Amino acid sequence: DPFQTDPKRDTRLLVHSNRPCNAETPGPQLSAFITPNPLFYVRNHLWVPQVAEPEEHKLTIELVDGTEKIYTLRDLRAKFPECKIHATLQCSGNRRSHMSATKHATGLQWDVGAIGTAEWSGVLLRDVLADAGVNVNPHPSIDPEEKTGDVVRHAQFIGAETYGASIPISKALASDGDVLLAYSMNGEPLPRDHGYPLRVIVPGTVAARSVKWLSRVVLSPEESPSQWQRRDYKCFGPNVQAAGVNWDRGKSIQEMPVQSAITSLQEISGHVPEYISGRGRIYWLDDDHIALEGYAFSGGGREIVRVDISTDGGRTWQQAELLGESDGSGRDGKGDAARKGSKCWAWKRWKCDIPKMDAAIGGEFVVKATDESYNTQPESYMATWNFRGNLTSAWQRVPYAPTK
Ligand code: MTE
Ligand code: MO
Repeated sequence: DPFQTDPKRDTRLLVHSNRPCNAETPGPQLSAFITPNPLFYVRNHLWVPQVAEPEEHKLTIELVDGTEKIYTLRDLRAKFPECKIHATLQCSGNRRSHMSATKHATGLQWDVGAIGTAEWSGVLLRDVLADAGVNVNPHPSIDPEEKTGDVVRHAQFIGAETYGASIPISKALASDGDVLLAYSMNGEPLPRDHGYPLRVIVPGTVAARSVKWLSRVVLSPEESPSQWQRRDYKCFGPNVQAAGVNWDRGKSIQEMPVQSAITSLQEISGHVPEYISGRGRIYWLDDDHIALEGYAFSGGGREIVRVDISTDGGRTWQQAELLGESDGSGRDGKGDAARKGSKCWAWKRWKCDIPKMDAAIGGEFVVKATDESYNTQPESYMATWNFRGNLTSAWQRVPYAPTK
């Protein structure tokens, strides 16, 4: 039983499955810019591999001509400058249960907590590839879809327990891509559940590509052959069913769309939300003034520029206050670009005060966000429904009613 040696987990995590472990952060615990390690969501497809001597852990880089270069974790630390970035990881299934409430989508029924932000430290994959003999600068623009030739188009990652995924080589080599071979999380060695002793962090990209327990990087003309690259993490139209789907016609998810969620209601109302069949959760409010809080995030390093809140189901809107926490970006004037990342890889947290008069009549809180490219979120779940329940990004609606 390979699961027998899995680590003990914090009992505050909301568990969806035990073997493998899939557990999310409760909404109210997402109330800080940095998610504490013990509360960071866990998304495992298999078991947690055991590591005897972490510094001797080997990373093999396989070049396109088949030659291999091997680095131990000790080598990586010794040979390359350390880099730290703030980056948000989000599972493509985050908020799937909200999409499923409209029409069932298969997969783990995550609420708002399959997301979290950490400070990751490690070395840049780009630096290691350069050392391994790859021409990283300047890199030609490479079409990841093109199928011919033995040109490297993808960087494949393989975990010690056999999970695998890949990213376009352009992301791996970009000088502002910040793809990290990370060995620490919030100043501590990576916890076992999060990839100890080494994982790749692909900031701005769906978390499924941030392969944990990283043991091999393969530079290839092809995407990773794994089912997690070629099948599960793709989106099809709302009419497409699982039966008979042609997986090859779907594009693998890389950068994610705009996302936002309310995380504070449970705590603020002081009540356990009640579930009313067909209507989702109803929160009963009894405060004079409630402070809605939550997060907003976009893929590709695109910064969130606005969060809109409605208390009447989307008829009228107000702007939430974006909290001035470090966004992990070198552009916020607070950090050194080289150290803190080239783009906005981290979520924005927000706050919005709602006076009691809004809450007194009952209705629906709605949140939606906009990123720097003016991308925003779709209004309905049905418009982006897909049978795997990936990329749920429709406006989150939370019904509320006054005190009973
Ligand atoms: N890497 C390995 N080796 N095995 C896995 O099961 N799961 C992926 C990714 N990397 C996975 C993996 C998925 S789908 C997600 S959402 C993230 O890891 C979750 O990272 P976390 O558990 O550190 O939050
Ligand atoms: Mo995921």
